[in-house]
Order: sequence, then C-alpha cells, then structure tokens
Amino acid sequence: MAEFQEISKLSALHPKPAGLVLQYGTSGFRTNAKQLDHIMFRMGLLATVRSKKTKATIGVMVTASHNPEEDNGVKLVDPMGEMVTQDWEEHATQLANADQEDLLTALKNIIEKEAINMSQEANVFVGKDTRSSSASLSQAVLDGVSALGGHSKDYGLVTTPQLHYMVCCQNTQGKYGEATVEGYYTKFCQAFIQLTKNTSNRTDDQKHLCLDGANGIGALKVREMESHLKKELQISLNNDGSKGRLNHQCGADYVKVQQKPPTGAHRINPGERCCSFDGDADRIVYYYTDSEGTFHLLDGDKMATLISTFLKELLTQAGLDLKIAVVQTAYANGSSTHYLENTMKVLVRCTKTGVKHLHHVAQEFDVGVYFEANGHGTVLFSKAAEEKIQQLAEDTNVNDERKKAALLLRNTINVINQTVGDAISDMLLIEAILAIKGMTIQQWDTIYTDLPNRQLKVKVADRRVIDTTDAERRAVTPAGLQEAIDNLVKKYRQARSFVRPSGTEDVVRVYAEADTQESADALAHEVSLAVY
Ligand code: 16G
Ligand code: ZN
Repeated sequence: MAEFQEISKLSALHPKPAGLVLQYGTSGFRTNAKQLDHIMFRMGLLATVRSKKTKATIGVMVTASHNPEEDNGVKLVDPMGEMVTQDWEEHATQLANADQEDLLTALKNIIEKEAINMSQEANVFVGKDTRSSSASLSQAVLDGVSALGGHSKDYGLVTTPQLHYMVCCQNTQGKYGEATVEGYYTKFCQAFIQLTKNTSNRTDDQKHLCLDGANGIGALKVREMESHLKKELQISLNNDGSKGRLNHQCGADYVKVQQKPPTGAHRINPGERCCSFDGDADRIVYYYTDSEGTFHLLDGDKMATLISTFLKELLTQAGLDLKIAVVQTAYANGSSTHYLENTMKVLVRCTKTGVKHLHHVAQEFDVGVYFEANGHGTVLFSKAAEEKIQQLAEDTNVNDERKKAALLLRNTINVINQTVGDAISDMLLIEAILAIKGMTIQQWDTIYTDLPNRQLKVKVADRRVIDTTDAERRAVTPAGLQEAIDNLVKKYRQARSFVRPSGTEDVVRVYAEADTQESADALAHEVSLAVY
C-alpha cells in the first residue's frame, strides 16, 4: 500500500534512539522530552489505526501532567473520552519500541491482529500542554496521523480533560456538548450559574476563590473561562505562568505531597478558600490556613465525601432509588472510608491506583463517585440514572421538594465532566455545593478528621520485585515483606501501611497512617527500611 512507503520515509524524520525502551504506563508514555519525538510520531500512527478500528474520533494528548517542565508525555483517548483500552496500551508499547527498520512490521502486525479495514476514514484530535517541548512533539503526532492518511484536528493548548471532552462530544454527535473550547465553557459555566442562582445569601467571601494554576495550562484556561462565570465566581489567580516554572514548588501534587501551600501565591488570609490545579488540570486539591497559621489540606477524599453526601441527600429528596458508591484507592485516608461507610452508609469500593481502574469500577453503579486522594476524580451517572433524573425534572405532577432536587441533580450532571477527572469542572462542582449548602471550607473540613499520614519514595534496584494484591494494599512478593509490614503496623494505633511499585517513576512508594503525625512518620520510615 502506498501509505506504507510514505510511513517509512516519514518515520525516518522521527528516528528512535537506539536501545531506548519505554512502556505505556499508568498515564501513557512519560519521560524526558528529548526522548519522545519518535514516540509521538508513532502514537499518531496508532491513533489513526485505532480510529479506523473504532470508526470514531480518537484523542492524543501531549502532556506530562505534574512532572517537571523538562519531561513530556502522551496518552490516547478512546471514543467516549475514556482512557484507551488495555490491549491497545500493549500495541502502543510494541510500536514504540520497534527498531526503526522493524516499525512497518510492528504496525502491520497490529493492523492484522485487529483486522483493521485500512480504507476506513480516520479522525484524530490532538491537544497539548504549555511545556516548551509540547509544540514540536504535538507536530510529530500530527505528522504520524497524516502519514497514514488520517484527518486531524489540532486543538493546540488545552487541558487534558478538555481534550477528553472534545472527543466525547464529537463521537456523540454533540449530545454531550459542542466540541469546541467555547462549547466547554458554555456547558460547564451555565450549569454552575444555574446551580448557584438561588443561593441568594451567598456572601462575597463565598464567591471568592484563590487558585494556584501551577504555572500551567489550567491557569490559561481559567483566564479564558472567567467571563462565562458572570462574576458568580471570582478567582484570584496565582502561578498563572507569567513568572514561575511549571509545577515548580506549586500545583496540586506539590501541595498534596508536601502538605503545605504553594510558593508564588499571595499571602493567604486565615480561612481563605484556596485550591491548586496540576500541570494539565486534571487534578485539584483545596486548602486553607487557620487563625493559628496551621495548614489544612482538603484532598480527593474530602471532595469525594462532600460530593457523595450532596448527591445522596438530593437522591433521597427526589425519591429516586439509585445506587450510589464511592470508589477510592489504597491511598484514601482511613477516616474518609470509615466516615463514608459508617456515618454516610455509602458503599465504598477500593481499586488499584490509576484513573482507568477507578473509572471502570464507578461505571458499575447508577452514580459512581471516584476520587484518588491526590485529587483526580469525577462522578459517573449511568444512562438509566440520567434518564430517571431527566424525567423527574420534567414531570409536572411531582411535589416541589422532589422537583427541586431533580432540577439540582440535572444541573449537577451538567457541571461534571464525566469523561475524566477535571480540575475546572471539579472546582465548579465543589464551589456550587459549598454555595448551596452555605458551607465554609472549615465546616467542610470538619466533616471528618484525617488520620495523620506520610508518603515516602524508596529507590531500589528493581521495583518490579514487589508484587501486590487486594487493590495494592498487600504485598505478595518479595517473601516476608508483608509480614514485616504487618509487624510494624501492630506497634502503632489506628495504623495502616502499604508499599507499591510506582507506575510512573522508577521508585517504590510507601504510605503510612496512624493516630499521630510522629507515628505516621516513624511507621513510613520503618516500612521503607523493610523494602530494601
Ligand atoms: C498517574 C495517574 C494517576 C495516579 C498516578 C500514580 C492517570 C491519568 N494518572 O498520574 O491517577 O495516581 O499515576 O502514580 O491515570 P504512581 O504509580 O507513580 O504512584
Ligand atoms: Zn495531571
């Protein structure tokens, strides 16, 4: 076929460094930007083939999220805006690691295995973050698409969740919204304004939010969006990219792991409500400092709790019998799980780390709220749940209370980006809930008290010797490790600890929680010694 000759020629312009082996990990390929040109070209090829296979538009996002500026990465987005399926992750790894002269064979193998009709049309949406390497790398993706005769649309600078949204809109013929950045702002901001419209006693304080944009794409996009919010939310934007470096001592990951406010922000007043996005705006955490200057973090678990409580109350008021569950990972603070299960009486499920795992489990319920403690999460509504809510909202024979709850639920659905965790959409949802409940960030924080915890990372010769089970909460190998952890945990009160190999870095991660910070720190330290 003519296009294969073309690929040979063009791929030579994006040569693979000899001996380099990379894997499509938890969030795609991610490493130093200098090593990624050939990967980008090849992901352009693969997205084109995937589009032919699914007969739908596929997304390719160039970003390394919260990683340092010099890194970059790429991930593929499937037709409904979700992460690409596992078997295609394997294809991606195969294609990425084929030596230059074997590239065509590797590509043909995938085409054959998947029985691709090569005459099928292909469409690929491409987006990128603000890294200086992103422009040429996303061009390499576009080159890959055109080498196989696919059509592409370059969205340029967008957040990761915006690209997921575009793909979903495109493949659902606009039912999810309009596949433009403008369409995105219109959809989510309108829903936000509807939700907050009858909260007339909302004070100026409640309308004001301090945001750390991590010097990344989220900051740019919030600026673009502001006018759509009609002053119903007034955002003081720090780390907007005009001075500081991307993710450097700021952003959601820094704030969560360091448990302190970002640098580069204005002096935070006691009680002021603040939040941080990560470098591609698919994560958000909230925080404030109290009058004594103590820092309080409200992470993904606190968001999951607030959101699921809000939704459960509305479902009860609406008289809708829909099954709601919260999906967490091993990192979820023990207090949050305890509160959800025992006080809220909400079903809680635990999965392996990585959005695709949480997303998958959340799909099993009518309403599935999923959040990683690091601040990545969203809510999924089943089709049946959406239909029931819609019917009730339109029903003229129901009492006022049920009707009001149904209308709030409908607007809540519209403010949520169901394709993936989205810092902008999560921010609007949390702000709306706080406004409706007339709640301050301190009141939200006191719903339950986090157990003190500590995360550490340990460098080992080969992190793959650690294999885990039970949603990463127990180590199966190496022999004796889990017994050692169990014995250490027994020394402390309300303690829990686990280790897992990172999916994004060459390290082993250690998590510990206990009744005091000293105990959590000591336990994390002792467990990290046991890992060696
Ligand atoms: C990726 C995942 C994130 C997960 C993190 C764990 C996506 C989009 N992102 O950033 O969900 O928490 O990896 O990293 O899936 P780790 O394996 O290095 O701890
Ligand atoms: Zn991210």
